[in-house]
Amino acid sequence: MALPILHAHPLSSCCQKVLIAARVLGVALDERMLNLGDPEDRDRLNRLSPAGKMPVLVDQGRAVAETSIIIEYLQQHLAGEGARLIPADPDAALAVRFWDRFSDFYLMTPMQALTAELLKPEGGRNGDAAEAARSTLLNSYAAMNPQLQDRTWLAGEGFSMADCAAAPALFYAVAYVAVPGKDAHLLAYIERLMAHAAVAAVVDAARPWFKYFPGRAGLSARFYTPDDA
Ligand SMILES: N[C@@H](CCC(=O)N[C@@H](CS)C(=O)NCC(=O)O)C(=O)O
Repeated sequence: MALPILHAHPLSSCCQKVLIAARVLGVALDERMLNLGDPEDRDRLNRLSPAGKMPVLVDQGRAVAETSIIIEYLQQHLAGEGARLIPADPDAALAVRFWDRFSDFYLMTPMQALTAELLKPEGGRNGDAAEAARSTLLNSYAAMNPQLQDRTWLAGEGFSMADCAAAPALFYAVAYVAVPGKDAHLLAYIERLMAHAAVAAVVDAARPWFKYFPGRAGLSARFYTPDDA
């Protein structure tokens, strides 16, 4: 049977969220590159995604958009035996979905807003929007820190969809707004994330593209140096 297709770009944090999930769930994907600067690729995305956002999964002709829904789909229909990112226990699943939403709304979204600001010509930037995004990131770091005091992963002891969302969002967010030293549990969690095999593999695959990330100057030298440009 044909592999499910993921229309995506390796630099995109949202695509990385799904790519990490697919690795953990043991789902092989046929990755199709989307270059949104190319009108044909943009048309392809708009045909597949109601919001025109990547990534989009297409499995046996069925298009599935929105990262969290794609991950639920991968788990329900394609995951290897026993592989899970959303626990079977309903209360544990609620915690995973909560921290997944938290990561998307309060890490991924302000991080993307900072990227969008930097992509604007200098004269057209909105300093207030950038300041609000920075402040949201600092509040999110402070909110995550106690959650991570006695948990290995964001929603509990098992690596979950919440960690798939948090990993790429934090990877790029800290390039813009460093985690303050007081949020030591979050800092330790970020190290655990970066050492996780699926996260490390997806970050590694994105390395050739980091030179296009507008916040690249803030990336750790482990991941990017100007010599990579
Ligand atoms: N809520 C969406 C967000 C998707 C999203 O923002 N995708 C970005 C890439 S990270 C995108 O398609 N950006 C291109 C654009 O907005 O034109 C999800 O989780 O799938």
